[in-house]
Amino acid sequence: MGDRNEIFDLGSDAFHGIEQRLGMSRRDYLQFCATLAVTMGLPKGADAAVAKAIETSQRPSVIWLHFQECTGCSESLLRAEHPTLEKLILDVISLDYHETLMAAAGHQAEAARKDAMKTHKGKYVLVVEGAIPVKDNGIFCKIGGHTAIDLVKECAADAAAVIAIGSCASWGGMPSTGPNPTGASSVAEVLGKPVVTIPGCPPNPYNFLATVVHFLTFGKLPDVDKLGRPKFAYSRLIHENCERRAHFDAGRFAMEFGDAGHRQGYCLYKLGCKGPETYANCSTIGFGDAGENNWPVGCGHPCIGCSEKGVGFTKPIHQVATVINIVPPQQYPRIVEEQGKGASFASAAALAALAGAAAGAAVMLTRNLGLSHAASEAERAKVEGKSNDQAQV
Ligand code: FSX
Ligand code: SF4
Ligand code: F3S
Repeated sequence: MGDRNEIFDLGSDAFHGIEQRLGMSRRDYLQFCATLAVTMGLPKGADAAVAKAIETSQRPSVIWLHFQECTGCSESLLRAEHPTLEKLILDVISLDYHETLMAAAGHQAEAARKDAMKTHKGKYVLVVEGAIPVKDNGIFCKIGGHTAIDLVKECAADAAAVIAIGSCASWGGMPSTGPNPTGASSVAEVLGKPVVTIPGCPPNPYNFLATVVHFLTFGKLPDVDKLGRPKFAYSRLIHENCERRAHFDAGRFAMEFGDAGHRQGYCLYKLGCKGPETYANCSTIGFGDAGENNWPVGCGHPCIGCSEKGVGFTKPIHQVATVINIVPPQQYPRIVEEQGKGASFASAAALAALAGAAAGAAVMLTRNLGLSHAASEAERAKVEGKSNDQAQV
């Protein structure tokens, strides 16, 4: 961990340097570092290490490839504040090849890619946006005369790290929606090895930034789950941290867009919200710095599970979600229950029955709440197995 005092020393040259380079005040810069550290779930004091790494590390060369996608991943990055993308490009990473943002075109662009690969051999970060069509030898996507398959293999060969950004690159995303006429596939499938994935359509730019800054700070990529997703961002279901969760638990649902429940901010489960089966941190970090609650559910639209393979672009948007690891309790104590009244025989019997049921429910709830990410994934695999079996019947 970096020397906090040194980092927070107002008079340090490093700080003056960063203030000038990023064009932001010391306070804003430290806030940015703290935001990234919190996004990564790092312990107290890690903001100092993050700040030091950004100040002193050589900017990693980034080669960014685009394949089957809508460029929403890059667009969402453009909307990232603290710092804005131009600062990010110029300071935190060295974006040496990005077809949409670079001024070069044609042979000049090709030369920039080759040059970055040669100069930073074994050290550059390869970011892939978009799925890769593999049907008919990949003829559906060609750049500079090369198929996406050849390009991704060529660029990955000497990369220090490969990051698949967006659902398309992570697991196929929208282009892989059935019947998937182009054979749209993920980066990992094409390379035949695991890569870090930042799914979401689009993904949250902070998750990408935090992953790159983790690489800068600690010299390695963050811990990932079995799908390659950084655990700091994808360990929890959206449903677990949703601001409408209290309405779910209390059984208050919007039944139609624009109805009284919808207008009052009730839970969107019955409108097809996939938060209960989607692992992502949208509900906690929001998007675009456009104010609080700026994420799909916060804006009144059900989560469509855009980051989750088998959910987004697969399940119908208004189909109700599978509730993976937390079920709402069946009964609630009445908050206006009268106190101090003797119980009749019938009510005592009814209460005893309820108590038995409640004890069972409590055990279930405790068990369900205690499910680890791994256990809930196993549970999900079971559920998916079942639905696959059902689909085959
Ligand atoms: Fe679009 Fe990116 Fe979706 Fe895909 O994001 S926002 S279609 S995940 O690859 O550009
Ligand atoms: Fe939030 Fe959706 Fe869960 Fe309701 S179902 S609490 S809207 S994530
Ligand atoms: Fe996507 Fe759902 Fe988040 S639709 S952006 S995973 S809230």
